[in-house]
Amino acid sequence: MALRDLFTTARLVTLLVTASAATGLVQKQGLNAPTAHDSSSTSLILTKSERLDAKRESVENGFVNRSATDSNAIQEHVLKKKAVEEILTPKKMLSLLKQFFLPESCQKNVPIFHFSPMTLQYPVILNSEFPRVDKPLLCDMATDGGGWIVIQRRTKGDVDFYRDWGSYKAGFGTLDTDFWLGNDNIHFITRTGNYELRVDLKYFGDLKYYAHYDRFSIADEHDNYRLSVGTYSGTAGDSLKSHDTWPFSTHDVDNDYLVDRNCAEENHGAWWYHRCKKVNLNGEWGKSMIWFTLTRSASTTSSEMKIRRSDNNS
Ligand SMILES: [Ca+2]
Repeated sequence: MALRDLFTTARLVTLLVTASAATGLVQKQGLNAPTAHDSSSTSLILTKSERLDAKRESVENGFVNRSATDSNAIQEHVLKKKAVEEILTPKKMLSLLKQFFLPESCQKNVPIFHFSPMTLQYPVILNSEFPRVDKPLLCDMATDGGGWIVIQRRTKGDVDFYRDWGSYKAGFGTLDTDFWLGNDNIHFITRTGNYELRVDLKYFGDLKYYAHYDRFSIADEHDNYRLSVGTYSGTAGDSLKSHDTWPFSTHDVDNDYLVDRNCAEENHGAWWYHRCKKVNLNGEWGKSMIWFTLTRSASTTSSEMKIRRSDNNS
């Protein structure tokens, strides 16, 4: 190599080394300890890394928590749905069984299937229509299109009807023989709409008569179950009209018109006595079950009082 060439090479190396030292390229290649600037940068990078890690952890935790929450929610929803289905299914089954064996309503011209052929004409209704009525109802499906709720029945004479206020308030007897549905129950039913009343009577053995009133209701106990009846039609004569607007009386609660007499006690019954009676269908069996226009002072041989919703029947 010529001297000139050696000089040129040495000069280039010198320039390169000087340039490298000036720009710090050698040190930045990590061959030496980091400068303050580098330390700060690294610290910043670590901080960012930690933040990212924390964020990632947070996100992951959040995701885990959210997943757990979602999972719980789904699980809870499934359990609820299952519980509801478990509740509904037996209820639905029970409802179908009830409809099959014990119909829930008693309506005119609506046939009712009943499991016992013996009671086809008088099925027992599992009451759900009147929440405050605490007894099953006897439905007369045989008379005038059916759909009658029987509120009083005296066909056997096996139940004592000479009872006090509390008994008439609550009701007594048995549906398959003789009973009084109860003044509270009669009130709860008749206040739900417009009701008609039919009274079926037997007199002179099995001769049948009836009295129909196009409107019937009784007040609540505060008003002593006051009677309200409408227009009469029928074959037994209009005896009940004379009791219209009068409160109910029993031998222990005298609400009749006569101050010095107790109509319930005298007539061995309980009724909407005035002074005292034209009708006494809760009187003594076979002796004082009077419907005056039909029997005068004699007794009917059986009676049924029944009511039917009149404002939604076809
Ligand atoms: Ca009196």
